[in-house]
This record gives sequence, C-alpha cells and structure tokens, in this order.
Amino acid sequence: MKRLITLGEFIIQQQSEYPGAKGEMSQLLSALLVAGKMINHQVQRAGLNEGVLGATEAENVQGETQQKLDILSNNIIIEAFERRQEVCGIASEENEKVVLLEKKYKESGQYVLLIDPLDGSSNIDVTVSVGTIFSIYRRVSPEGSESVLQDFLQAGHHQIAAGYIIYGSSTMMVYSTGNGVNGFTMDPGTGVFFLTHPNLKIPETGPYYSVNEGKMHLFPPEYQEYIQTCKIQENKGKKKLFDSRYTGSLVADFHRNLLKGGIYLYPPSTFHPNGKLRLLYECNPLAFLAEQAGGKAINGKERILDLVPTELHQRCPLVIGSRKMVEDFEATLDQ
Ligand code: P6P
Repeated sequence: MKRLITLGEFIIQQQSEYPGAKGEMSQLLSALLVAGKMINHQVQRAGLNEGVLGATEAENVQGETQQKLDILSNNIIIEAFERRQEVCGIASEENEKVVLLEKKYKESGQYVLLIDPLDGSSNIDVTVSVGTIFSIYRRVSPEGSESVLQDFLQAGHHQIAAGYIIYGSSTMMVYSTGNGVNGFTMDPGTGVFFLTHPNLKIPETGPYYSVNEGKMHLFPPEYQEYIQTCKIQENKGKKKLFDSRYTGSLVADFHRNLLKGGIYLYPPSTFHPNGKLRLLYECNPLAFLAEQAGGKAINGKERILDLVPTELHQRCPLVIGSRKMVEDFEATLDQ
C-alpha cells in the first residue's frame, strides 16, 4: 500500500497549481513546521525539563500571567523567521509591539505573520492539549521598506493562509491557503507530517457545544438563552441532545468541533465586554479555517472575517463552528 503523502510533498503539489508562485509561501509554511516541531518537543517534555513548567512573574500585554512555555514558544517562532526572508514582521500575543526582523531581511519579506505561540498554555501543567495559531497576510506597505502597523490591521478575509498546530494525544498541523482545509499528523518517530485529514469539512451540525458555563451569569441574556437550548430538552416531541465539552484550550475545542461538528462560544461578559479572545491571532485564523471547511464564525452579529481591526491586541466575542448551529444561535438573537 502506498504511504500517505507528506506535508512537504503536499506543499510542492499545491505550489505547482500556482504557476507564478516563487515558493515563498511554501518556505513560510516549512518554517512554521520547524518551529512547531521544536515547540512540540518542549511541550512533550515539559514535566521533565526543569524550568519549563509553570508561570513566570511576568504578564503579557493582555495582563495575563505568562507561562514559561509561552515565552519559549514565542522565541522559537521569532528565531525560525529571523534569518529567513519571507516575513518582514511578526505580531504576537506575547509582544506588545510588532517584532521587526533583522534589518537584513525585514524589508525584503512580502508577508506578515500573526501568532498566538501557545494558546491554552495554562493547561500545560495538567497535560491538556495546547496549540500554536497562525495567520498570514501579504504586506500592504511597499517592499523594501519596514513593515508598518497597517500590514497587520487587515480584515480577516484578506488572509492568504491560516492554521494551527495542536500538541495533543498526537501532534497535528491543520491549515488552509484558501483552497479548503487539510490536516497533517506527525509521526513521532520521524517527525514527518503526513496528510491524514484531506479536504476537511465541518459537519453542518454536531453533538457538542463549548462554552465556559461557570461564567454563564456574566453573559448577555440572549447567550444564556441559547446555551439553555443546547441542553437536553423535549422540543415538539423531538429530543435534542448536545454534550458540553470545554477544555479551556480554544485550539482543542475548535479542533474537536471541526472534526465532529459543534459550536464554540466565547461571549461578551461584564468582565470582558468584548470577549476575551483576540481578533487578529485567535478569531481571524480560526474563522478562516471554519469558513474554508463550510462552517461559520461571527462575533455575535457580524462575520468575523469582515471586521476591520484597529488595534493589534483587540478582543472580540466569538461564536464559531458548524454552520447550522451558528445559524440557530443567530435565530435566537432574532427572536
Ligand atoms: P476562560 C486560553 O487562555 C484562551 O485564550 C482559549 O484558549 C480558551 O478557550 C479561553 O482562553 C479560556 O478562557 O475564561 O474560559 O478560562
């Protein structure tokens, strides 16, 4: 039986479909893959490696305590791109400002990278899946100049690639360049990623709803009302049954819903009036994937990918997943 194709072979196949492609996107994805393997190595050994588990004294720009692996993962990604020429700047959850790469390369790169280096990192100490989320745009500023903030503040529908690497019971890379979503699983023995989930489509509806019900009392009434409808209920004699699944890692919850069908909600609340998740490097990349897989992603009212950002670290509410479930949520709002 022929072996599965590797991520490298897949990227070359995809590139051949763009005659004008010079291979920068391929190089960029390969660099992300190298960084992901290095982060995976650290995550898998976190408990064994003195000084890698737990939190630092520092807080990130969001005022959240930085885990040691947050900083390590962030540095691994920046270093992976520092000596290459595809990317002219990086916006990261862990850096207040844009990271301009070494002078030698920063003007030549035609892409910008936005990254959540290790989403869900508070779960590392308890061995729950975490992940790296990435979003890629073509710069809007002229090549040969330093990247500018506008390069990063683009609406999500301008993304040219987005995806995540999930470090879980297996390590997977799931991404899209605008032609559907494909998933690759790493063979831990060789570090090679194989195409195991070609042309992923999110089921139109599914068995799961994901929300932090411990904060239910903080949500707007329409969210509370929708969440109640997700519970077991007799609805005109039809029993509608959903299971609640919420890990506290957005990537893990999104990945499960992508494969099995489901909805994830991070509503606005009295504590987080614009929700907790960041638009640029959490909501946009996952919304891009959701739509490419046939799903839907809104901020409660509008399509996530149409939102025009004004700040690097701005937050936005997120309702994302199976198209029919998101539409059922929207119908609740209209009642
Ligand atoms: P809460 C992790 O910090 C994160 O950004 C997402 O990965 C996760 O879904 C969410 O926050 C969890 O937030 O408020 O429910 O603990």
